[in-house]
Amino acid sequence: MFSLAALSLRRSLATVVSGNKTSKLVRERLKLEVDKMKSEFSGFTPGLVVLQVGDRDDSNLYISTKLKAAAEIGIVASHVRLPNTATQAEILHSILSVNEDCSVHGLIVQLPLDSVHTIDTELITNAVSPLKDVDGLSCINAGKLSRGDLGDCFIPCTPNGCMELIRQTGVSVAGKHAVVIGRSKIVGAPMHDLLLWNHATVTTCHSKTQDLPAQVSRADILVVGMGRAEMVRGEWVKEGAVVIDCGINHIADESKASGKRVVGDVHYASANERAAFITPVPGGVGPMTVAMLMELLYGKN
Ligand code: NAP
Ligand code: LUD
Repeated sequence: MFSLAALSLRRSLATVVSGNKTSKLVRERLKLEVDKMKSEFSGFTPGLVVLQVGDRDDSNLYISTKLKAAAEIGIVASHVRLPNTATQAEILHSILSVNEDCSVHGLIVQLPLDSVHTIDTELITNAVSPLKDVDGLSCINAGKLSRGDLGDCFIPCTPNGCMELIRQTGVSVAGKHAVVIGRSKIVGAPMHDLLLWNHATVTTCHSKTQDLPAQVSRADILVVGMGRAEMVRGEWVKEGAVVIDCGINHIADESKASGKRVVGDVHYASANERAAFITPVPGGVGPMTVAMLMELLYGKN
């Protein structure tokens, strides 16, 4: 039995910041805007190409989500598939032909590349025209973001979605201590840049960081993208923090027909006891990645 005093001391759970709800609102707004634009400028339709090399199950799922969202909004999206036997030269050739196609406004090369060859991913992402690089992975766009030219570059969709979810909390970023776990080109590094140029003081952690729990405990805003199932424990989290979990990991779960389920990089139940705001997995950052892509593509024109 809890005493009354103990019960009153028990803090309530975090507010859940839903990416499903926010992304739906964004997509509905975009649909209205695209309809209006089409009626005002007849004939113009934003175009997206998603290039896939190979046949990974996770990429198939993410791409079909993007194509479905585009179709609902009225963006023409096409899926260009190359087999896992395609050579680097063939992949580059496909990218260059999409770069030259003026009916296409955005080009994504879905990562990771699933190939039987050794492919230089950096060479591939840099071959995308910076003007069509809606993933923001080319050196030009990443460089502009790192220098704070936020209005003059494509911002990678996952960190952009994280910022949108942070905005939803009403917690201001300026002056806060933000901790990012992960420094990948697609999540951690651009997340660091976005938080920095939104005036947070940012610490970025990686696999060589010593005493990760101590770093996490200093975060007013914590963004995690490490690919380690439920590694960040609630006990590490500062009371009242904003916790944004980008992780998508499959773990065994015998109670599911599929024998597995999706979890984030944060141990949700324990972090929920300490955070003021938390994103769920699934239904958090993932759907926002798709919504931000649609927004970028539409906003381009
Ligand atoms: P990644 O390229 O493998 O990068 C992982 C990062 O985490 C690296 O910087 C790595 O450090 C760091 N890291 C790994 N283990 C660590 C540890 N024990 N302690 C501290 N840092 C550690 O992965 P990613 O592409 O960024 O993806 C990260 C996660 O986000 C994955 O679960 C992925 O599925 C998910 N994701 C989700 C979305 C979405 O839309 N929701 C989008 C992209 C990715 P080093 O640099 O030292 O190796
Ligand atoms: N490569 C991405 N690789 C992987 N989750 C995505 C993603 C939707 N070039 C390039 O699309 O932006 C990219 N550009 N990425 N990702 C991950 C990353 C890429 C991840 C999740 C989702 C796209 C998504 O809709 C749902 C959710 O979290 O609720 C479902 C998750 C599930 O597995 O059930």
